[in-house]
Parts: sequence; C-alpha cells; structure tokens
Amino acid sequence: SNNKILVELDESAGVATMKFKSPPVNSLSLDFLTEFCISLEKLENDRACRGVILTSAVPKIFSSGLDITEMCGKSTEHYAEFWRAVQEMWLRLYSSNMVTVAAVNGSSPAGGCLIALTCDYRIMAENPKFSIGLNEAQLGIVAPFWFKDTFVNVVGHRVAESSLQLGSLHPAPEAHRIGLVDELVPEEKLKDRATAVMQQWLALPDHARQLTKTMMRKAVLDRLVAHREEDVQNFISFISKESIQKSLRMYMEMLKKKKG
Ligand code: CO8
Repeated sequence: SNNKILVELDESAGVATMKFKSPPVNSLSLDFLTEFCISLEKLENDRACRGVILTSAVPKIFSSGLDITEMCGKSTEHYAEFWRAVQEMWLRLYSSNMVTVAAVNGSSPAGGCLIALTCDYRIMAENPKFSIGLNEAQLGIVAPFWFKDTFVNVVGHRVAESSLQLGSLHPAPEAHRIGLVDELVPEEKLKDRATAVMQQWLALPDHARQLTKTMMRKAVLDRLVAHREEDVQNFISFISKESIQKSLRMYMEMLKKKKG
C-alpha cells in the first residue's frame, strides 16, 4: 500500500514536503519505512528538488516511533528485515544531499525523535503538550549507538547522557532550551516558518553546503556502515530475549490501559 506518506513537490521553489499519514500515530512499521525510503530516493534523484520538509498529517502526533508490534512475537527473519529498514531510513536521511527540515507538529518519541534529529534543522510547535525525546530506557530497551551518536551531535554529550539514561520525553519548551529543537513557533505558523528556513538554507550554493554536511556527519555514518550486519545481529539477540519481549508487552498494555 503506497499511501502512508503524502509527497508534494513545489517545482518552482525546488522544495518537497513529505507528510506522514499513517493513523492513528504514524508508527514506523516496515511498510512505512519502505515507503519512506522510496519516496526519499525519488526526491533525491529529482534534480528539481533541493530540499524536503518532513511533517505529519496526523493531528497532535509527528511520529510515535518504531512500530512496537513489529518487535513483538515475530520471527528472527522478520526482526532482521525490520531492523535493516530502520537502518536504511536513517542512512538515507542522515546522508541526504537535500536540505532536510523537520516541522514537528506533534509528539515525537523515540524513532520519531530520531527522524527529527536526522534532519538539518528542527522547528517544533510550541505546545507544551507535545514532547520529544529518546525514551527507549522507559521501555526497558536501549537506544542503538547510532541513535545516540545522532543525538549527541545535536545536543552535546552531557545533555544526551542524562536524557538517554532517564528516557526523557521533553515538552516542547524544554526541548528548545536543551537544543533538541532549534526553534518553537505557534502551530499555525509552522508551515510558513519551515518554508522560510528552507529558503535561507537554499540560498547557499549546494556543493559547498553538501560537502560541509558530509564533513560533519561522515564519522557517524561510517560507523554504522562498517558495523551494519553486527548491529542487525545485536538487535535480533536483544529483542528476542524473553525479558525484553515481556517489557515490550507490558508497555503496550500500559498504552492501552492509559486510554481507559
Ligand atoms: N507502536 C505500535 N503501536 C503504537 C505505538 C507504537 N510505537 N504507539 C502507539 N501505538 C498504538 C497504541 O497502542 C494505541 O493502540 P490501540 O488503539 O489499539 O489501543 C494507538 O496506537 C493509539 O495510541 P494512544 O492511545 O496512546 O494515542 P495518544 O494520542 O494518547 O498518544 C503517543 C500518542 C504519545 C504517541 C503514545 O501512543 C505513545 O507514547 N506511544 C508510545 C511511543 C513510544 O514509546 N515509542 C517507542 C517505540 S521504540 C523506538 O522507536 C526505538 C526502539 C529502538 C530499538 C532498540 C532495541 C535494541
């Protein structure tokens, strides 16, 4: 099904918008990740497109992160395929030649936060009910090293260290204070602000900007590329543990109960 991400290209501006539309919470399922990579690759290869804005078409939620059902009670083969898709999404987005701006218009835990962190710039709706962070520790799981590396590159080591250990979900104002997002704007201004920021970034010559981006990100990208298969095997053995499966099941139960 090719409909979880709406792509619109403004040819005159050279800017595309990728809008996540996978209700109820834009969780990153295998299908979502596959479609994400295909959409991004199409834009990457389109000379008319120099920048992409990532945002959500689901009210109040940017993305709820990895689809937990993809990590519960599935086969080893499924875990491997799923994890390769997560890696692929990150590798493509972190190394994109396009300018990438996240317009975070809702909550953005874990994998949702990773998508935002992987962009060049983050603008968040200033609603304190929306929170963002790498909350893996709260689920009894550990953020992979490349999630951590991406986070450290944005907020610095000290903030990342405590935020990761506590599995903090930072309300928008706090996320801004710690540098996890670059700016806050009222939700109704988010789209215009993202367009303005994009224009500012696109005013520079592409080649200089692209080489600079590569220089800043290469070490972190190379690390996953060099250890990709090992990272898949780590994920499989971790996620297959009965204790981890139990934590994930309890977390899903908690989400359902909270609803009442
Ligand atoms: N995966 C699957 N289903 C989900 C997820 C998810 N990530 N998040 C929510 N859902 C489901 C809920 O269970 C619920 O299902 P149902 O309707 O059947 O009860 C439905 O979506 C709607 O959810 P809510 O009722 O909770 O909706 P709210 O609007 O109240 O809240 C939130 C939205 C804030 C997004 C909330 O759902 C939430 O906090 N979700 C959990 C987010 C989360 O913790 N994600 C972490 C995923 S792990 C990850 O991304 C990185 C893992 C790295 C792997 C490391 C291993 C080595």
